Amino acid sequence: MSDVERSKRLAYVLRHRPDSVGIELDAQGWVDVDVLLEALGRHGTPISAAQLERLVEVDGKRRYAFDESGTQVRALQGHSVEVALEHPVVTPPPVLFHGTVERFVASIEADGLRAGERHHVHLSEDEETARVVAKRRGNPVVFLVDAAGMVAGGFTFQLAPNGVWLVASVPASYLRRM
Ligand code: HQG
Repeated sequence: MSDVERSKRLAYVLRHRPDSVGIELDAQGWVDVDVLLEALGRHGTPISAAQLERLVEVDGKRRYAFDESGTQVRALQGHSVEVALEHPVVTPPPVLFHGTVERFVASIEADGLRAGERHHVHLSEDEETARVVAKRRGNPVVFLVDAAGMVAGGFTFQLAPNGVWLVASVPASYLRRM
């Protein structure tokens, strides 16, 4: 198994289907490293403690984190299972960015950005990151988000430690296609 495959496996288990390997996450999404590694091994995808440390350390998007003692691990965002991540509520910069693709544009311009399977809409501080996110799906289309207007309108934003801005939704009136 390659590191990319291991990382995908981790994301699947820690964000979406902990039950697929018979484990439960706590309310904040944490699981004991020992419990996780044992469960992965039992389900045919063995990952060693050293490999897990490497995955967490080198992950380009900082998707995962250990707790202070290093005994627990969790995904930092992107969950579809119920978790209270308790990322700090922070005032965002006046403008944020969201990358998407042409086939979603009409729907986004009608309904705004919806969280879909995830708990939040993911936004970035820079246009380039939004473009990279969009390129996973095709030719990038980037929307400017009037974050200052949203704050004035009562929306709260959370900042994940990896720099991703999280918000429940973005009504179409706060969006402008670049
Ligand atoms: C689109 C990855 C139609 C939205 C990335 C996006 C990011 C709508 C897709 C992170 C819509 C949802 C998040 C509407 C939103 N109508 N389409 N009303 N509202 N959409 O994957 O932002 O590798 O849940 O534009 O790098 O693409 O997972 O969100 O195209 O950081 O760590 O619906 O996921 O990181 O897709 O990506 P996603 P996203 P990871």
